Amino acid sequence: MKTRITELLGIEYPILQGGMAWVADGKLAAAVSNGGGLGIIAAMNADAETLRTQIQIARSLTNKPFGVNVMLMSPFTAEVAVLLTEEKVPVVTTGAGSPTPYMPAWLEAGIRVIPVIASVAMAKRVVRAGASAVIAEGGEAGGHVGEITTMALVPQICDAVDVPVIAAGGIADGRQAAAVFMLGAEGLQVGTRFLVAEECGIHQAYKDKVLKAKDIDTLTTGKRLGHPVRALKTPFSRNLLQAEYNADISNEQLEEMGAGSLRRAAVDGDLQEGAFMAGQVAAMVTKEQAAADIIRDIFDGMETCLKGASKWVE
Ligand code: TUI
Repeated sequence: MKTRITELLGIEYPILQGGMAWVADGKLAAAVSNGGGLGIIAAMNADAETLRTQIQIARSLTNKPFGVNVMLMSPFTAEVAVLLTEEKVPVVTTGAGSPTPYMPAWLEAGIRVIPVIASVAMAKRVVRAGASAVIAEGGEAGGHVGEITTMALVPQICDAVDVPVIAAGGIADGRQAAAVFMLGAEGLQVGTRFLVAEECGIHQAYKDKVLKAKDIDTLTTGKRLGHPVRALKTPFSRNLLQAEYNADISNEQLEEMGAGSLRRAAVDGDLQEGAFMAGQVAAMVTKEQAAADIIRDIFDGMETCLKGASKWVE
């Protein structure tokens, strides 16, 4: 398969792995890249040295291209931005804000910048600033999400910008992958399904929770704070949602409640107090597989769908 995304990134399949905080380390990214997709290391809320170690791990495990995701709400964004230019990482994706202040330096270093966006306005802004492509992420996704669904967002972004569009949010199998091509996307990003990849180092309790999830098992908290986050239902996430409706609880207290909750899920497997971020497709994720097999399965399913699509018209 050849799209502007496979050409731009030098990859076999137009499938990116989401840059999930506390999940997407150098080992997972290398496994995805070795499987023919684009693996992505999450810089998340960590400092530059922590990221440098993960980049070195990825480089020791693969010769294929991989990316780094910069979470723009991180207090370490400025130092991480410098490190990326030093390390000459081939691809940088960004999330949870506008990357434009950092883009001139990244572009100068020859890095391809592919921001995750959740609105037409932000897509136009990052393309003006030199983005090579954009990742249009719908609100079905896990983690920090926008309002608009993938189905509604992707064609609007495709109409608004000339760069290739990668769809994200709500994609776990070949049918969904094929569907986003019909919406105009030229690639797709998958997060939730890679949570259960064999090379993914999160706590087994997190994997089991995804494997057992049902369709209605996610909820979003944080709307009152202006950054909605989708996660699987736990006592913690239900309490946080309740607290948001309580006028006696301040925004500072809400932020305090959320702090460290993703770590408690991914590292400790704390089923009571953890934030098990996952998308609405969690229920479709039913078996642990090697990252390369996940990519192959999505791609094969997509190929079948796309080849069969003409049966609907004469
Ligand atoms: O960033 C993500 N997903 C994430 S980040 C994260 S860590 C976190 N934890 C708690 C609270 C907040 C963050 C967990 N999951 N996805 C990419 C994404 N970016 N989705 C939506 C956006 C986005 C939102 C607003 C991109 C740009 C944007 O611009 C706002 C503005 O106008 O500055």
